[in-house]
Amino acid sequence: MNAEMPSATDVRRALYDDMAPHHLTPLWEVLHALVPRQPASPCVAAHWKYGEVRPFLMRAGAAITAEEAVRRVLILENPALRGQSCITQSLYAGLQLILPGERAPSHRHTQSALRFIVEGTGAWTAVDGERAVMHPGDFIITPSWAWHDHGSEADGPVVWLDGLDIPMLRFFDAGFAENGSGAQPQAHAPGASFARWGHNMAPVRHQPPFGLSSPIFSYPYDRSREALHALERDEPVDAWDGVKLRYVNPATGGSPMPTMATFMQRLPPGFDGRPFRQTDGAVYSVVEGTGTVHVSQGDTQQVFEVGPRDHFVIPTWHTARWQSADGCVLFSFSDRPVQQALGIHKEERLS
Ligand code: GTQ
Repeated sequence: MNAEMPSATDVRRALYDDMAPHHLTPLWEVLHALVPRQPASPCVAAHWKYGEVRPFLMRAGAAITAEEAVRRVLILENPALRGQSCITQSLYAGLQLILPGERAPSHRHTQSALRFIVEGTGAWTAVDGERAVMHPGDFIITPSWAWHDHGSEADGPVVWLDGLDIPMLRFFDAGFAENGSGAQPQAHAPGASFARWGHNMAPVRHQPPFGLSSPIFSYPYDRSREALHALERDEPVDAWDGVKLRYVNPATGGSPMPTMATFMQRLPPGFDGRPFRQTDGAVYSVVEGTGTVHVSQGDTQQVFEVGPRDHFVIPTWHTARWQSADGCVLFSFSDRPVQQALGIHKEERLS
């Protein structure tokens, strides 16, 4: 080799340096990362024990009013994505606190939101002029661009899990928001939408009011719980999921909101599940009971001992399996409908 000939490394380095001011970058240096052989998420699995989080929520309650905060929420941030206000690359999660007599002002945004009630009874969220009173385990939606405010006539704190598609809208840079003027007028009786759409019946001459989102915006826990228990008695439970149901938009059979799927599952006492992985990372809220969650990715293995009101996240393509000695109910949400719409959702059930 001629000593005067620049090496390939030198030629390339000079090329990179000279073209950098022109905002040009060589694909071949990053191709493997851009097009990975399998999902390689920067997210990690994480567990928030309610007993550890609750004191901070109560301190937030003393530090700022719901009115002043607009939404008094502690964001559950993925430990590997601090500062990005997200729990996975596509999903946002937070715990919202409302105290007796408080009001969180009316606004609307193109981000869709779900609420899963964690603690307390008697707060409400109003969607398009109809109040939904909250009970632990209820699942409530706020469709894209629907006016919503929250209030509480409870006699103690009420806490719920907020799940929003904030990172997805940020990705598309397509978000809009508007503040309301004061409280929403109560245009409908509480329970009106459930009466219209929640009984396996539908109005004869009435289109679903929220576009692609469900016309039911409150799915009460007593119904979901009863269904899971009935199914546990009826059939051999699934070896991976236990008894698992997905929430539906009754007008379409699809997910309640276009961007997020929601699920509730029961692991019967003694459940020792098989491992699975899926491309939709999911956020979980423990409703009742206790369980053990095993999560692994490459050489990393984590074990979470979870109990009521705990939250945890299992990122995309991490292998997970469930165990529960005494039985357990889990609520979860993910971006599955988006992946399904794109034809990229994948699930593997391992043995
Ligand atoms: O309740 O409208 O946790 O707009 C984050 C953004 C809750 C809400 C959040 C929001 C809301």
